[in-house]
Formats: sequence, C-alpha cells, structure tokens
Amino acid sequence: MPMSGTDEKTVTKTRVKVERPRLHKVILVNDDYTPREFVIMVLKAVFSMSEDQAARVMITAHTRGTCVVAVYTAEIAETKATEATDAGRSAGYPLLFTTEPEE
Ligand code: TYC
Repeated sequence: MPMSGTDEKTVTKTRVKVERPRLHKVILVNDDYTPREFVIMVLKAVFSMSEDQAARVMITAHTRGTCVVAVYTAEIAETKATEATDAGRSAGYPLLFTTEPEE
C-alpha cells in the first residue's frame, strides 16, 4: 500500500528592500544687504516659484532668519543652492543658500 505522505517544499520568498534617497533641504539665509526684490527674483528663476510664493519665502527668511525653500535629492539641492548663491555673488550681494539633509 503506497504511503500518502505530505510533500514538504521549502519556499524562499525574497523581499527586496528599496530605500528612497534621503532628501535635502535648500535653505535661504537672511542678510542685511540683499534687496528684497532681488531675493524674490532669484527664488522665481532658480526654484520656479510664483511671485507670491517667492515673496512669502523671502519674508519668512527676513523675519525668522532662515526659510526652507524646497527639498530635492542631494545633488540637485546642492546645484540649486550654488546657482542661487552665485546669482547674488554676481550682483555683489551676500545672499546665501545652504543645504542640509532631511531627518
Ligand atoms: N533682509 C533683506 C533686506 O531687508 C532682504 C532679504 C530677505 C535678504 C531674505 C536675504 O534671505 C534673505 N533688504
């Protein structure tokens, strides 16, 4: 009489762990010399902001000292911060954009 056993199979399930790249913040830093209109112009040009958005970010940095402008992957954040800071430098202003990793 044939044995009716239970087949046992080993099933291996592979769960691939994907991690999203950490995002980096671009931060606008206040100073006493860069004209408000110039800050707004740079925010519009480099970060594709509307006049309203740019004015709000500028005023926040002006009153609180800093303001988060946007978040990007590290390389894009770095490129945009440099481009925006250089725009100020070219016009003779100490305008500064920095980056820092998000928590
Ligand atoms: N504080 C500047 C002024 O009064 C304007 C300004 C705002 C400059 C924000 C930099 O990140 C800045 N002219």
